[in-house]
Amino acid sequence: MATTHEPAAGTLSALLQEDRRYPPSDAFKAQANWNDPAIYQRAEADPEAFWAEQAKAIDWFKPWDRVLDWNVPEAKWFVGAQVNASYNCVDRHIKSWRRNKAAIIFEGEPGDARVLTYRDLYREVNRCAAALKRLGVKKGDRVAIYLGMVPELAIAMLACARIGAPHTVIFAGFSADSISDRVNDCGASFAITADGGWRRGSKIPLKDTMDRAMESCPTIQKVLVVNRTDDARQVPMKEGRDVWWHRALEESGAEIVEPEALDAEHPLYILYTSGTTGKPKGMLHTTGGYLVGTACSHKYVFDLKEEDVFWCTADVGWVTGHSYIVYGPLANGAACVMYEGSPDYPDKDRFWSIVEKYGVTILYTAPTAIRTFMRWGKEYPAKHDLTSLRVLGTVGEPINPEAWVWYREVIGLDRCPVVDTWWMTETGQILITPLPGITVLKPGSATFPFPGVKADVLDENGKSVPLGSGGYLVLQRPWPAMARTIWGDPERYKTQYWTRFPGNYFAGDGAKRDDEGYFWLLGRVDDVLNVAGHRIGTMEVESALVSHPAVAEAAVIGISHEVKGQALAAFATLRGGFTGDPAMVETLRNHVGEKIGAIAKPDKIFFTSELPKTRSAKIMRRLLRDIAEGKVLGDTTTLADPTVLASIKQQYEESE
Ligand code: 6R9
Repeated sequence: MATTHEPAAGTLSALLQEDRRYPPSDAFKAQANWNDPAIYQRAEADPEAFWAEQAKAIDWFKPWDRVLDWNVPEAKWFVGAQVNASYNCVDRHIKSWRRNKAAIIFEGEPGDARVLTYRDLYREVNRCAAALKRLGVKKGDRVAIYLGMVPELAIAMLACARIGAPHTVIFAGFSADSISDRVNDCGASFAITADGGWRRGSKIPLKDTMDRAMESCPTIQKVLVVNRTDDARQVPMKEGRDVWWHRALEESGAEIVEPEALDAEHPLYILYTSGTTGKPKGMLHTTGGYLVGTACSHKYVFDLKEEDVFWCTADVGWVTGHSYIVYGPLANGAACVMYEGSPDYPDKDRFWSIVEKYGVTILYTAPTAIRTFMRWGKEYPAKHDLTSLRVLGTVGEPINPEAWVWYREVIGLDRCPVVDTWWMTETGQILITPLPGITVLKPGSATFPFPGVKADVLDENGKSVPLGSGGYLVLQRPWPAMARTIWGDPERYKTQYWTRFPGNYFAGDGAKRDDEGYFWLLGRVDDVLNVAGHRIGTMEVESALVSHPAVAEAAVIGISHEVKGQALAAFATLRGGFTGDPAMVETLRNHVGEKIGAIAKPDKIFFTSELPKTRSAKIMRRLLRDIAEGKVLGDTTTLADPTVLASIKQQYEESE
């Protein structure tokens, strides 16, 4: 069982003093997809009927026999139905005028741009599916995708979905070890990558990293390689294994691959996310319910209209990109902007230049990004016409009221509703969120559960806490896009999410409801950190550190960070003969980068001669957090050796 700790009391009272209110304007309300609060009561009266109603927005090859089979914690949605995600995201749109609507509006970091209409997307997805089939990919095979933010990423995902081969997308910032861990965990037999990708003006050598990973991936038979950076001559291609994407698709010509009629519960994808152990969990998402949940939430949370230009700035390597760049928006036939690179390249106004260039109407981004923009200053957004924007969204971490208000005023020109959306890799779809045509917004609050969703805040003993107090966030009813299990480890799925409060899904987040019932998310209560909106397990970073020959023991904690929300700090004890000097800090940071990826490099590393432990030898991270935050030390009675603390505290203060 994961250790849990109390959400910070200070954050809590500060949030609850927030008394600003933003009701929807009459004009917004009048045009909103949902503007009658009765939707909540209707959904609550019969949640299955509500989701069945939403499922009409999806095209099914065969209708369902039952909406839901629920044997805690096993859910089957739209039982007996047949469906295909690729068909829903592409084929059905080319049967209408949408065939010439922009599907993906791609902006490369160097400034190149490419617009794929739904017709173009259909052609490319078919060509890719045909190529995959020729290479030997069959229904049920796992395909690993390691690509930057280029249209080929969405094309590859949809091509896999078309033939019923679950994909596992691996964020392009992950290291070779992280790739091989994931590939081996799910036994992927095919991989798709690129020669490189663009980031801050430099080429990221994706193929090199992939090649290193492949040395320990015996199951991979073929690797398709996209030419993104024109490094074609410098990238070695392994005879018999590597195939250029453009050659393979050329060979496909105009071939059409009929989308497979898949069972609603057929695996759509596996996405790895950090948990409380050293090993990331492969969350398995299936097809029918996932499409219903993502399409419906996308349409109503963002008030999507046919003429909107939707831009979600996440990377497709995370769940936000899966649900709200690819499956939800494309199922809805939306025009989606996809940007490859960094927000400060070539200058700090890149996002705003993209909003202006494409007339973006809905922008969905992370609090970390907003806090970064605040720091850069208003002059960057001020250079551009942002009047096209009409809805703003945030996701990934708690947003502080100050950043929320800045976002609304400076980016939303004091008129766009801001929807703070809470959800997770495991939930697949947004679950706690305002509805912009209904909800009176409070800066910093994700407000209320989406219609049909039942959430509560429980105390230590599983009792619902009264309004006005805090505890553990749980979900008390299944929802269509929920992950079905952890790939290869159904037991872990049960113990991780469903045993802490039997019958409830335990999210791992702390939350509080105010006296009007608004939900305020307070961050993780387990050993998972949220650094710049990215989930990182303390155990993963600890195992990376101790895999270095110099490190005897390590403990990793989160420390508050003005922009990133949280940053990583590590306490390490070194083996004899090694010195804890600045060079060692660099060595270890790079080592973590090699083992996991740059996002997991600790901001700070402290060397201590010992770590505080319980009598059963469990490292007490709570005490390390107290030291790092300069707090009065909490309960130390369970420490095996209480004198250790004073010594660590002293060493910490000296090295600060
Ligand atoms: C979608 C996504 C999930 C964790 C989650 C929580 C945090 C996400 C949030 C939020 C406060 C929000 N989180 N949205 N916290 N307010 N609106 O981010 O998935 O990468 O799996 O992270 O992110 O702590 O538990 P994922």
